Amino acid sequence: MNKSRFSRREFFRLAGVGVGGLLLAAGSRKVSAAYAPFSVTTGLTPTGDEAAIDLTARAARVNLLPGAATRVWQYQGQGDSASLQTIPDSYLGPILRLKQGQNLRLRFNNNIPDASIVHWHGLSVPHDMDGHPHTVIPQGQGYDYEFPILNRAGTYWYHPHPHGRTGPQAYYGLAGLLIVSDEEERALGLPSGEFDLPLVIQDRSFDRDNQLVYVADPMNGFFGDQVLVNGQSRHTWKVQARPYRLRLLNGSNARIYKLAWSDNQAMTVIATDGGLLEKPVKRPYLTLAPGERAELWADFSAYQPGQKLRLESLPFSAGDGMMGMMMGSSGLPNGSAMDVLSLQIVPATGGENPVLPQRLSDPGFHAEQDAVNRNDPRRITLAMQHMTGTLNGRTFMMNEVAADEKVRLGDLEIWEFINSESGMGMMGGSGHPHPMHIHGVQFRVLGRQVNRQNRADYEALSAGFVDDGWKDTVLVWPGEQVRLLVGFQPYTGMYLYHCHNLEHEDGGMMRNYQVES
Ligand SMILES: [Cu+2]
Repeated sequence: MNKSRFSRREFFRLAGVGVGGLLLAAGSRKVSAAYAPFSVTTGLTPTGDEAAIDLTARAARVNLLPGAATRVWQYQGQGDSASLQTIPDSYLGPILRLKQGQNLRLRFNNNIPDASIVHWHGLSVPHDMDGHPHTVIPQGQGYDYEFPILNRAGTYWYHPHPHGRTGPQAYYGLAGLLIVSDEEERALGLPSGEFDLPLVIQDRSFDRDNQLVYVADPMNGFFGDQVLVNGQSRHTWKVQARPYRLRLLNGSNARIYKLAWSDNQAMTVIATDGGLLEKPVKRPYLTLAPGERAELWADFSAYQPGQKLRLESLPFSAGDGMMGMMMGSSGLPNGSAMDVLSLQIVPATGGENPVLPQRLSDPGFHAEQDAVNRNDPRRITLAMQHMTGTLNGRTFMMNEVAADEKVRLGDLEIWEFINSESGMGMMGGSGHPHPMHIHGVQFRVLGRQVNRQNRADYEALSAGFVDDGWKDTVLVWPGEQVRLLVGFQPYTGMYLYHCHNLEHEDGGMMRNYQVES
């Protein structure tokens, strides 16, 4: 099954361009654009180097808990060893470490008894490389990916995207981090190697035989009864009394976390979904919805060796109604207090500690006044109708793009997500939070407004939002309206936007949008 690779190569040959030429062509077409093209990808120079990887989804057994091994689905990687970092005793796939400008050539082999395809969450890739559900392949077949890494340095991730089955496939283990580095980031001298720690946060439930239990209700999603970090259940890490870079991903199906240090120390945030902020910001706690990432500068040098510190999720009111409880989600409800990670401080092994840079990056944000629809934003109303999430009253149709779901290549637009559930409905409680994700882009959050009914619950979480950087997923609270600035480049084609509560997504809270030239 080399079909897709050949057809892409053939396209490049017919078009008479390589990767660099493709970018140049897309860029020069947009010289008249009202904003600078490729600002998400500043400084891109194709390095000419390539990472060749084989990624196989298959059944595996992992020792997660004392006693019997747990049956999982897992991505396993082979190939370029500099680009592959395997996490031992974890169900997560290998961390893919890539450089901006590098070409990724990846063969996905599907060896699970279910149709699947891989989506590169947060990356700007051609539409047929994006893991759209219409490209799923059955067990025993492969899909060839090939695309240049255009994005800036940041913490991205990959997971399945078959329609209706993303929730269970991700839950049983199919997910992994994809970490991009670039020159701008390397010059900062941030903590690296063993001091650059991924922290993938996911909730799970196990039965008495240590097997994963997936019971999800379509209204609220899946909620487990314990938090796993990096696909492991051993939650005490030894960290040296020195600064660390922590890369957090909420890889949970539906759970929102309100993350805080147990000693109430502020959280120093240095990056969001699309990479480094302009400068570090502090938050009393960090609100992280499914699909979102944040990076922390965590300096443990003020702690004494032997001291213990916990990362916990604080309780909050998630507004979920009676329905979830009645429909029997197996785990702790959204908003429950949960332990995430225990740290034990050990002495630093010496050497000079890195210093937190006061300026981290030039994010290259666009200007709101350059949006083509600044006087008439594109509005997308989120609702629950007949137990299904809808976007402007519609649910997912595999190849359907409505007239109001078409955008022009190179255009900068304002999108508004409006969560219409603001009421005190008996069954739905005060409504459902929706983490909205747009494929193929990084956007900026311009503003938020919440109605009066939902303000109290909202304000218990909103100090933990980090809207200072590039985002590809944003939490939209019941009764809230979130205003985004989003540019569409450099590729044309059909992409997705959807709720990243995976049970909402599987239920059809997803639509296509089309980038037209
Ligand atoms: Cu949702």
